[in-house]
Amino acid sequence: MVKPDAVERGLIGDIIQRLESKQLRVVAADLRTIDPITAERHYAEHVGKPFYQPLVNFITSGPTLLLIVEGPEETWKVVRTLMGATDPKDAAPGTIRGDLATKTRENLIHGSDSPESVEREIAIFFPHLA
Ligand code: FUP
Repeated sequence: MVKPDAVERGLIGDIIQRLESKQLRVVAADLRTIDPITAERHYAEHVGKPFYQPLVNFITSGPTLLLIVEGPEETWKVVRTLMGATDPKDAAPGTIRGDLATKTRENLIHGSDSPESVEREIAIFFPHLA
């Protein structure tokens, strides 16, 4: 997911370029403003945490670019490595967050963190493809 801050900053091209340069292929894409119900499903694991409501407000604040990307193996892990650490202050240079972000909430991109998350999140955002 290219988050609303990245779409607003005009970073869609940069982010897709990094994915494609790594030999990942975009197989589905949808520019969409996520509704609160869907955002709450997506971030259910964070319910009750202090950053939860601001996170839901942020992720629903404007369009996101939802992507499914494929690659030769363990693509979710490849994407996570390209993303960098959740807190951009800890993210290595060369990663998307390390190069382009500074704040934890506005950290530009989300990626599934396990094969189970891939299944779960495709079902949430692309139910016709699940
Ligand atoms: P990630 O998988 O790297 O996107 O990170 P998490 O699932 O742990 O967190 C989801 C989102 O919650 C992050 F992208 C940013 C936000 N967050 C905060 O705003 N504050 C925190 O302390 C932790 C996460």
